Amino acid sequence: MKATLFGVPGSHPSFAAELMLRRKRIDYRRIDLVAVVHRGMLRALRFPGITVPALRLEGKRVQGTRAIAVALDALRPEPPLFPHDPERKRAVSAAEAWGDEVYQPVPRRLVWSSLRRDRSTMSSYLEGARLGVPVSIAARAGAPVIRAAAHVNHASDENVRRDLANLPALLDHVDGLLRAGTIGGADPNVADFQIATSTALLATLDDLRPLLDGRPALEHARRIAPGYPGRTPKVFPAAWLQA
Ligand SMILES: N[C@@H](CCC(=O)N[C@@H](CS)C(=O)NCC(=O)O)C(=O)O
Repeated sequence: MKATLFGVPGSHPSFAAELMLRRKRIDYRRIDLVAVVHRGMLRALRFPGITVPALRLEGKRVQGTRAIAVALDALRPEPPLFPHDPERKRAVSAAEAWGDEVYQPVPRRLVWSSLRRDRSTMSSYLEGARLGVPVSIAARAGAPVIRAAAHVNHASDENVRRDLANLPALLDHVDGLLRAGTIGGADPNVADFQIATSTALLATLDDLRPLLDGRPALEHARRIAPGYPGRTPKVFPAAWLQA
């Protein structure tokens, strides 16, 4: 089976797709593209959309974590990413959709905003990246990429303050899904990969550690998405975090 995964270094949905490929024991080659520039690259590679993950699988192009999960289950049904039991499948699919639409954008905005404030540790997010150029060179192009990525991802101060205020409720929701057994079981499902990678990216921000430490959500992220790269020191004004 031939699979090529296009991602962006440190991208949580790219890592989710990678974890799903590993779960299916499908051999894949990962190619990392430079953030923002990747939009044009994906078009050049004849993908219809502008986001990663983008997967070339057996000659077909599949884009987006949710479409990739469906394609992987169709191609190699075992082990399943979606439960067979209809009621469980409904719960897992709802958790996956929440993870994709509500939870996933939050760490994206917070990280780009943090890096705009302090990019001294930016190269930590490039650890293990397969960019085709040395990490030290890629990191030198950091400032314009960060500025553009923060802009296209709407990481404005206003949005970031709102994200920080909403974060405890989002983490409570993840802990609730774990308590209900929708995620966190012995056999990881599609929602585990979708959600744990977002929590893992949140955990790279030192500012958020007091919110995350001791939560089942953090333990879940460590188990499902181990070795997530990146670390950003405290950068947000204390008042934003207290709120
Ligand atoms: N929610 C979708 C989209 C993923 C997404 O937005 N990926 C980001 C990188 S983390 C991206 O490619 N954004 C486009 C851009 O930054 O220009 C998924 O799970 O596949």
